[in-house]
Amino acid sequence: MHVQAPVVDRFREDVLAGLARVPKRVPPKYFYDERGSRLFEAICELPEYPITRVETALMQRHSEEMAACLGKDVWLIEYGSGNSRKSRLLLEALRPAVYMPIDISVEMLERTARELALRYPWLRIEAVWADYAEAWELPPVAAGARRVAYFPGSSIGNFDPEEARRFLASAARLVGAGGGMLIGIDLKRGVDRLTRAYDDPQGVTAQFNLNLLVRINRELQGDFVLERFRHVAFYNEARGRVEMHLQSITHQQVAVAGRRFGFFAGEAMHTENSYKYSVEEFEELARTAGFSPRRRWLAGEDPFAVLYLEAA
Ligand code: AVI
Repeated sequence: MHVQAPVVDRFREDVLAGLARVPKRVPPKYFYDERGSRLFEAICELPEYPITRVETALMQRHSEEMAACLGKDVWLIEYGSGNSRKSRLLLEALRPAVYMPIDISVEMLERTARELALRYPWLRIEAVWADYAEAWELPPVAAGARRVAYFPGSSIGNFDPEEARRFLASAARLVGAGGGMLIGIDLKRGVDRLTRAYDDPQGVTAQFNLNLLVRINRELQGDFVLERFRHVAFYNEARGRVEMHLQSITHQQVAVAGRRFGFFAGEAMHTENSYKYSVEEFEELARTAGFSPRRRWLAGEDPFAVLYLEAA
């Protein structure tokens, strides 16, 4: 296990600063405590949420072609690898020289590395414990290798476009000239389908969003009353993103870590953006970050793309 930039827990600081802002805002990376991660897995199974299903179908159909495009003796570096379940199709087709999963959760990395080692005895795994969205460095063992970054699931959509550009530029530097990136992008589609994907009738996404308050109550001695907030999700067409908010139903005061914050009735705390791109928009963004788009695999049934970008 490579321990890179130590993972600093800024939950308390970020929540207190976010609650003091106008409008209030908490970064979406804090959704993923244990219950939040389980709720996210449940979201991925929802008929209204196409990303996981459509990307998996694309990988099933094209993983051999993708592997041929990525080339031989590749070091495959996966950002935010989680349980690496999405990566299996690619690992099997590519048989990389090394698989380098990067994740913020050391427990998840250890568990996943053990599972993968049993499943694929031929696979060399060099796990990296780091927050990939923060500054971190490639472990020296990867120097000199042909490196390809893998970022599935349209997680890039949770960055604002400028953050996404900075992230892509750092990935381009990390893989180096001739290296590449395979990335999954959720594409623009009709407003109704987009809204339903983030406000499903079973209320799983609502629970996922409200779980942030449960986490604040538990870890930061908060006293949020969940029934006084509601999940709101809508497509902001001008910005090309789905927004999620937690809206206060009443005028109320909330305590967190010994500090008090007021909410007026109807006030929304912004918890997530999920940007949707056209393929052309995204490829343009990638170009400004130092990548040349090389291949596209498009899903037929739902607008989703896997793109291969090469670092200049
Ligand atoms: C992780 N990320 C790509 C998901 C998305 O679609 O933006 C997170 C999510 N939020 C609500 N539903 C799913």
